[in-house]
Amino acid sequence: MPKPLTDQEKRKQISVRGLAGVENVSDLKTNFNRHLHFTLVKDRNVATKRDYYFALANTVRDHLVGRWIRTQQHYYEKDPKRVYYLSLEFYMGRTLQNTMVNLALENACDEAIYQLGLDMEELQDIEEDAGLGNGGLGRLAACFLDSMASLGLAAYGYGIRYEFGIFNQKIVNGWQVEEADDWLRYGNPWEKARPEYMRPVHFYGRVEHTPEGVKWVDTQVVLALPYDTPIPGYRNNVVNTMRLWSAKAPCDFNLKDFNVGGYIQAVLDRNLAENISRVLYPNDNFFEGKELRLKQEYFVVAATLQDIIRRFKSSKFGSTEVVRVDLSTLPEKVAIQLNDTHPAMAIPELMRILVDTEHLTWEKAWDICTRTCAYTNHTVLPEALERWPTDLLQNLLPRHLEIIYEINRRHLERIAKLYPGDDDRLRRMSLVEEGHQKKINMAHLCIVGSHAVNGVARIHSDILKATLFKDFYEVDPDKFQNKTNGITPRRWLVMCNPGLAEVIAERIGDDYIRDLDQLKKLLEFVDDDSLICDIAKIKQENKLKFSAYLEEQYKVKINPNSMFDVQVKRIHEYKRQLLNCLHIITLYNRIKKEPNKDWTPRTIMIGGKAAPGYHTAKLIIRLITAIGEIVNNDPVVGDRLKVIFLENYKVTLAERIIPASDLSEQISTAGTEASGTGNMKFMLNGALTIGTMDGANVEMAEEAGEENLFIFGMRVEDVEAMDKSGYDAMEYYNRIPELKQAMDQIAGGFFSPDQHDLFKDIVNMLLHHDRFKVFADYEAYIKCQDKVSALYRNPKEWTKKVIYNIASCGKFSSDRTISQYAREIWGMEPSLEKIPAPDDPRQ
Ligand code: D6G
Repeated sequence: MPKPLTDQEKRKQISVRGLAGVENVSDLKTNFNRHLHFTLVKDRNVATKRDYYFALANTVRDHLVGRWIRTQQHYYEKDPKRVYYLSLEFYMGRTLQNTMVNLALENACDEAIYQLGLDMEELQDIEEDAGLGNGGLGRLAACFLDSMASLGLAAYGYGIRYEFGIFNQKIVNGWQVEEADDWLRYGNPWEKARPEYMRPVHFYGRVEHTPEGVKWVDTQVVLALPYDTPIPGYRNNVVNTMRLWSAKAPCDFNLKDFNVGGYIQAVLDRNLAENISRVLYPNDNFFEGKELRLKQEYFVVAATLQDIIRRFKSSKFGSTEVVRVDLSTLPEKVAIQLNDTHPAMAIPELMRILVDTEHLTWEKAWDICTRTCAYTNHTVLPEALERWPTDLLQNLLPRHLEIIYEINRRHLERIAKLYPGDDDRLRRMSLVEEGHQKKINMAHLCIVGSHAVNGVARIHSDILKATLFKDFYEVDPDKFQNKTNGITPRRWLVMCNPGLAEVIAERIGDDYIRDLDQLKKLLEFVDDDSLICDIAKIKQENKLKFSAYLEEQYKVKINPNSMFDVQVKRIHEYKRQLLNCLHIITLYNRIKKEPNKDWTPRTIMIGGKAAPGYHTAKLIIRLITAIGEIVNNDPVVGDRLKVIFLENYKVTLAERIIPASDLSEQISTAGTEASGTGNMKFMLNGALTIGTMDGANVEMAEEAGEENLFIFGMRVEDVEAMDKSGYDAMEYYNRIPELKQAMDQIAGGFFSPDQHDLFKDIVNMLLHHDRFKVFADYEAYIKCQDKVSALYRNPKEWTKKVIYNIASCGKFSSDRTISQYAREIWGMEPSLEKIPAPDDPRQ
């Protein structure tokens, strides 16, 4: 018998974590100690765990610096087309391990930290998540940055450096309680402030039309201070920039204003200006028309456009010298992608710069603007669509409102020519919505001001063309595209599930990490017992690891041999966590009815945040915790059914739970989830999907074969037909005994013995005004779950399906998504070429 490998030997064997650089271990240790001394100003007698984390982060960061400077220099020398991804959210999560993975430093750092007598996982756990996002939209932006750098695109992410990201969720007595996310408290080693690039942003004021042109005067100025974060590509020496703006009051803020009560008050009032970048609005798929949010949207846009134009004009590194004055070539050198309508003010702002400041004609400016901008739609839910009241705009951005009116005048003139006399069409297509409060439809502004409009999964893009944007599709069919979302396989496989990444690499090599289509080579091995065995083993190891984590962090004990059935995503009625709840209650009632039957044990885990103002979502969390209290404490049930609400779901928790999941719940009402990306992460990590034909689930089923997913329920056509015929929840309730029993229990206080009517709002909604038709899919869902339970009892067949799924994941790499954006929208060519590394490997 060969001697079993030590942990260190195992680590060295792992090829996906980067063998390169093992010889750097002593350098890494030296630099770690140097940072502990010079950067942290500590020695090992007094250093805290956090000091060690910062020393390690700085040591790793040193390896980025040379590549970063080189890459940016390279862009100035080669002057390629640049793409700007404008987003109010970048949900980055942690940076340390991702940087080590992309720079192939993980093995060497592991070894160095081990030799220093420290624990790598413990240090990594000190890093705060950069939670500058709510959910899918913000995480997509983060995956896109990774892919853009990995594909060698001259790309920039532009957003806001929120001082407080998405709140931390605490569960207190079963309810969600929000805590401020003070993520910058101990400093952020990954960012570099760039006060030298500070820009003014104007608000309020009034518009003067003079013979020399239009002037926006008497404005209030807030400064935008940029912070740069390096974005390394996967092992290609490219390091791009994410530039996030922070609001700073100018030194003379309020001082000239004698009404404010003097100097002290003026200094105190600087907060008002600086509040712009204070906090992320915690809404997912919901529009809250607050002035501060509109300020945030304009703030990022105004600062970013100044930066874009400055960089376009001066294509010489480190110089402010203007080498290009003619803005007419802007669309050949610049692409701006709007992540939803949140940065839509980029369109009137670019027009304002081109017309008022650069003195181009409207026609010329409009041509430049539309050829530069493109818009991604992320939702069809009406409550999520941005419609800004004109009186808010009039007050905050008067010139922009004028420009929007002029865009609309010309747009409607064109439509009127195409459809003479069709007034209803003009009303439908207008950027201005009349009513008791006049509003600007920001999606319409984006469509008109862009050369490309895309949805985020095929079914969603089709729905846009057929319904929400039908009129626009009719006049400009070529504008409308699809770009199915994707995820980065670096974070979502190599980093979070190295065991699985390695098992795959042993069979097909490791090129699949930058070319995920190569996963289909695994199809050769679906019947290979050794692969089936390895995949099942890795899953079991991940489950054990996650069970230990839950026990340590939350003192909950779960059965690692049960099926891990997981629904993690924002809490929202359309995502139908309530359908999951009804299944849990049904299982519970069945076990109680036949306690001696051989039930397939399940641990059902649900996690996600509710928007603080979303009453129903918060009550859904309370219902889940209430069901858990009853089910988990029932001795008849034992460990055959457990219900866990996972507190504070975020990127880092996703990285832990997804590799440990058996079943992925993707059960939205067909037609409501634009794409989903969590669905792809589970698929890549070897979970099977139970889901509706919604969003990217449709394409996942197409890639893997419908027989390898658990697809159930109404299709979009069925939902539409039901909308016409009418949905009658009571009919299902009266007809299906198990559904009636579950509902009666919720309504009658079975899960809330201290307050029988606790869930009355949920009950009332489900029975009388459920927009998402939960009961209509109940029977199909339960039947499908029965099939899941049956298959789980056959581990070999289960794992074979898992392998089919993993092998079919290629399409869902964000590298594929970004390559399509690049070629089909931005007019850029992705490349897997490396750029030269700096001479000093440390840099
Ligand atoms: C990043 C990297 C740094 C570069 C800076 C400015 O912070 O090396 O000098 O960006 O780049 P531009 O804004 O001039 O492109």
